[in-house]
Amino acid sequence: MTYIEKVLNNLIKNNPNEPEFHQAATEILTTLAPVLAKYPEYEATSLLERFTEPERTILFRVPWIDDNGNVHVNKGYRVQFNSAIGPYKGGLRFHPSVNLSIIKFLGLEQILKNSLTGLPIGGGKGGSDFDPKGKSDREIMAFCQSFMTELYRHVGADTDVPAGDIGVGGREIGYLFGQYKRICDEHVGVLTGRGLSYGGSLARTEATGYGLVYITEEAMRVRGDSFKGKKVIISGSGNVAIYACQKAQSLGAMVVAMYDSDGYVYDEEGIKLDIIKEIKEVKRGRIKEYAERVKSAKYESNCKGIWNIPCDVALPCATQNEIDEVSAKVLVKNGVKYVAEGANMPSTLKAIEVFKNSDIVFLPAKAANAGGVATSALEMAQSSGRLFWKFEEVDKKLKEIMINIYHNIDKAARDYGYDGDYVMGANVAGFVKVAEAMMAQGIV
Ligand code: NDP
Ligand code: 2IT
Repeated sequence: MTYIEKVLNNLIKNNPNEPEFHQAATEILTTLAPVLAKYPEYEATSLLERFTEPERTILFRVPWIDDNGNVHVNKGYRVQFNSAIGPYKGGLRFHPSVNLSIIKFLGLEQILKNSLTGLPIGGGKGGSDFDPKGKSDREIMAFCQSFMTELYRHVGADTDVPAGDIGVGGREIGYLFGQYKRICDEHVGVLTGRGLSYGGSLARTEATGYGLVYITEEAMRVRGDSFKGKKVIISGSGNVAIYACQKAQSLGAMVVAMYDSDGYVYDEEGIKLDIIKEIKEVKRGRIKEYAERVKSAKYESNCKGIWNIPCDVALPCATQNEIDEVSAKVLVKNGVKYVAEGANMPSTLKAIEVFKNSDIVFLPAKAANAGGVATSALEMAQSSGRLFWKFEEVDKKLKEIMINIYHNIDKAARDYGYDGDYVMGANVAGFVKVAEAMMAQGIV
């Protein structure tokens, strides 16, 4: 049995009932054989065992009171996975599906993603099984205040800096920040994605979606191709999906379909993003309403059906495992040329195999959606320097970072003899830096 097989077997045995964590670990570790062959000292110091075990896992109770006076209790999580290259950094997810497995898969991915940005940030992730849907603002505030009343003792501007993810946007970050400041009496960059009036960065809201399109655009450019005239499908209609749509449209693409967790809309004349934004960002409503308002649009109450629509570019931007093997095969059969992951782990392991065995360009999440956390690191830099950069300045840096990531993963794939395999390239390029930092810091 190889070292990688041994580590994976033990990880699966010692972390039962964590299928998403097993999936992410499998995706990563099975690509690292050439690195381990090159650096035998990694096995000699049990580096993979240390890399896959979080430095610290915090589980806590989050009690809160709803508008009718009823008391609810949710689970709170923060997994501080790896601080070798910088303070723990990664989002908070509020969604009923959240459990330890989900937070650990996200945390493991985050370590390598953050490494790929080239900025000094370690990996962490947190969240709760709280469902923000249908809650009043006061209920959201009560929950966020209770969540931070425990979390504050574990985070800090140089220790652990959370941000948003599914179900956590500007509103939630505001309430979380207010409670942190009240308890600690410190106005510091302890969270990113803050509002512009209290330490946030311009372009953070747009960053993940824009970054996704920038890296895809670079993959197109080196192939003499562009977004112009491309038919694009984007799953999700939240923060990442909306700004991916905006940037793709501005580059001349035709985005024809988007979804929320109830179903998808298909608009052959092209999605009118101002209407999506009004429904999702302002009213926090359902995407179905788009089809009621736009004549050329159709609604289907079946998310998976979106992948049956022929397209040139697919940008999954909702959640994990939204593209399975069957959907991947349909996409390839229908002639998709680029699949770039805005969401974390949106493709199953079998779907990834389908993409790898075809001649499409597949850009995996940890590279393709790194623009969000990269811009969070730019927000941290502005906070500690007491600076406020212009939109164009942040956007330019974001674009440079995404272009660099593309070339780094492309080079890593080539250097190890896997030309064009960006799953391999992203894992290897991200891992080597973390491994080097871990080796330098001794057995910790
Ligand atoms: P949002 O909460 O803003 O939006 C999430 C979107 O995905 C919504 O349209 C939501 O639909 C849909 N969705 C969520 N869960 C499911 C599900 N189980 N089935 C179908 N649709 C679902 O989150 P973000 O846009 O911030 O995050 C989207 C993805 O991008 C996540 O995977 C996240 O981890 C990843 N990501 C986010 C970053 C960020 O900066 N925000 C950075 C990097 C990655 P509904 O409204 O019906 O729930
Ligand atoms: O998955 C991610 O990279 C995020 N949700 C953003 C994390 C961050 O710290 O900005």
